Amino acid sequence: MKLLLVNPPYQIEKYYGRVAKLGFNFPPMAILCLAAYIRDKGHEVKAYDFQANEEDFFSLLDDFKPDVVGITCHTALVYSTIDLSKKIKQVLGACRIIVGGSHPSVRPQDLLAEGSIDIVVRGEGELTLLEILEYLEGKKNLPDILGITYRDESGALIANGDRPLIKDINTLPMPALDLLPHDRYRASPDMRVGKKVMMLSTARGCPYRCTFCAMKESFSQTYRSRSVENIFKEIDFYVQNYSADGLFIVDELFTANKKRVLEFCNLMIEKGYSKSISWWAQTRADCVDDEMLKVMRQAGCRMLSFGIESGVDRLLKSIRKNITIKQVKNAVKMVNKAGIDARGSFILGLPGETFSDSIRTILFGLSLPLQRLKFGLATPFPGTELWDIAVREGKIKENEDWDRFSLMAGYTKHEAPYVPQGRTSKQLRTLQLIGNFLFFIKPGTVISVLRYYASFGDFKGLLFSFKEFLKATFLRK
Ligand code: B12
Repeated sequence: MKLLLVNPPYQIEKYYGRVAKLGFNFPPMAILCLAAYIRDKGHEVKAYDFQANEEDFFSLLDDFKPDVVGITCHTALVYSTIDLSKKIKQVLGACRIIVGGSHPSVRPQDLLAEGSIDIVVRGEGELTLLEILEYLEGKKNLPDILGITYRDESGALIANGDRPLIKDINTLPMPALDLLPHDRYRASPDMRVGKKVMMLSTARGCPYRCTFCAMKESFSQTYRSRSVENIFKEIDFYVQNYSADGLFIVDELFTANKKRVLEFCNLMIEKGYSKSISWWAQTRADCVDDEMLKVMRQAGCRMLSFGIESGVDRLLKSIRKNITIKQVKNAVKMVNKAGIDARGSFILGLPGETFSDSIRTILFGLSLPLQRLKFGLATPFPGTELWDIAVREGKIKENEDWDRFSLMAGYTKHEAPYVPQGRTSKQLRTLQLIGNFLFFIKPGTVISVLRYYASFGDFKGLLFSFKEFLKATFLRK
């Protein structure tokens, strides 16, 4: 079978508005993982990323004439996915269109209603996509394929049973980065830990269940990790073939298993990568300690990103983050003591959040010795409990406008995606701008950002980012 996997156009301006230019552009991990798996099964696979490929998509479509086009989709990509599918069907009517990702996994109807998309894959996609290809080869019956939703002849939506998760993810091949123009990707300047930063997924899922997180739709509340030996096959490959000197570890929670982290770090040191590769990972305030952080720094860890979310213990409890302000203070202090930069992401406008709660969250964020910080707005993504709360409060419309689901709405024309009782969108948007600006002008931030740019001699980039951020904060359009 000929399969073309696509990352559709992501109009970042819609979601990041005036700070879009400060964004980063990373290769679409989902597409690369699926491509590697299906190619390994003997099918002919190509990939196309509208955020990176320069050649014209429709010329490729015409040259390759794929039997199947697979499109990855999260909420910010719903409209562009449908629009692209319509155009594909107009030029290649016989081609089957399959869509998967965090949004279609929970709301397949949003993607199937228009009619151009044939099948939605819910959850983890490797095995399901393979079976769909076997079905198109006449080797399998559609009703027997787990993890899909499709329309039958009468147009009714048929949802087959859920696909069990892959038990051992070490059996999966490494992402097929060779299928996309990897030199077209870049980390955002203030987070760039190397000249050649590669994305690395060392585990799938997260054992925690925060109410605002939409991750569980892909990997439901599980945590499956790759062995350190398996991970280093990929790192070795990136060093030998792409001269990688930076890693962006995309796991939701890299430090879930301390023993594995220490094993990973000791091998980074043993292989000498600790001197040539800097890396960035995500964690929680209750999943780090002095011993682990010390070894992580020695192993080249340059930045750790914490989901801190709020400066109010009551709210941390209500969103089931299950960390405390005290733990956050302690964790950030430990990270800095280890010589690792700390990044904190916060959410303003959580259910039950009062005006003084928002002020406490902003003051708490500014009081922490963080080198990077982002105040985002509560966004009720489908499949989250926050979505269920918003539905109960009558804040979700039947035909929703998915363009308004942006964490950075304060910099866009959109209202805040979720407004707690007694609050206003205007208030939340303004607080987001003030909070991010006050952090931006903290001397510690300026010095830290300067250090990152200086290490790449990228002063042009520095001036550009400063100018863009000031414009984004003060200019209304
Ligand atoms: C890494 C990551 C990022 C990275 C890189 C993304 C990338 N380029 O791949 C960065 C930091 C850039 C990022 C940014 C954003 N992200 Co993000 N991101 C993630 C994260 C943590 C891991 C994604 C990943 O690598 N998964 C590994 C791959 C293998 O798994 P997967 O993507 O789930 O794909 C599997 C299945 O979904 C399915 N599948 C997916 N696509 C397709 C397509 C087909 C055809 C088929 C058959 C199957 C299929 O099969 C895949 C393999 O099993 C996820 C959480 C998660 N675990 O899903 C959040 C997540 C996807 N991100 C999310 C969001 C909201 C964003 C932002 C919009 C946030 C923002 N700041 O505004 C931006 C959007 C930027 C963009 N360019 O699109 C949300 C999406 C929620 C939603 N309903 O839209 C998630 C779920 C996080 C969350 N906790 O809620 N993100």
